[in-house]
Amino acid sequence: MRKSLVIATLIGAFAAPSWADSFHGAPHDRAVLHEGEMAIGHPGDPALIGRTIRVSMRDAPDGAMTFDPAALEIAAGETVRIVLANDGAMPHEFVMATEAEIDGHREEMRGVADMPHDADFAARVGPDDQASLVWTFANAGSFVFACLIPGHYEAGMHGRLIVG
Ligand SMILES: [Cu+2]
Repeated sequence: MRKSLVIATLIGAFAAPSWADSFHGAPHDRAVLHEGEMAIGHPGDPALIGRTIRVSMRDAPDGAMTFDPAALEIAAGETVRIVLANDGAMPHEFVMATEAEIDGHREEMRGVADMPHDADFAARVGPDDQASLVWTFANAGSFVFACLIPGHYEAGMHGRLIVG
């Protein structure tokens, strides 16, 4: 009885902020999500990093924007450092989540002024700069990563993240 109450409380705490709130919301919302488990996994312990993956963020003079590589394959349970190198001329983001979460957030962003995303599962990187994320991909599944700066996804800036 008491145990189920605790579990219900925990589920409520993790479910309360929407996925988008986790990087737009108040700091306390973020803190809750830091403790929580997302479908894609959770922040990784640097001591457990098995490998480093470099992802280049690019924008071409013709307007095409890309991630290279555009697909990542990671073993379920693997902890990796993802180094995000902005080799382009403009700022870019890397946000990883389920496809539904990314699509839903792109809808929310329509007509909204640009808002930076910053969380354990996301980073904004300026030109000629780099950032890194340490993440444990706890669950097998198909996920996506994308740049959510307005217009960038549409210009090609998204990729597949296969955990299996
Ligand atoms: Cu971008």
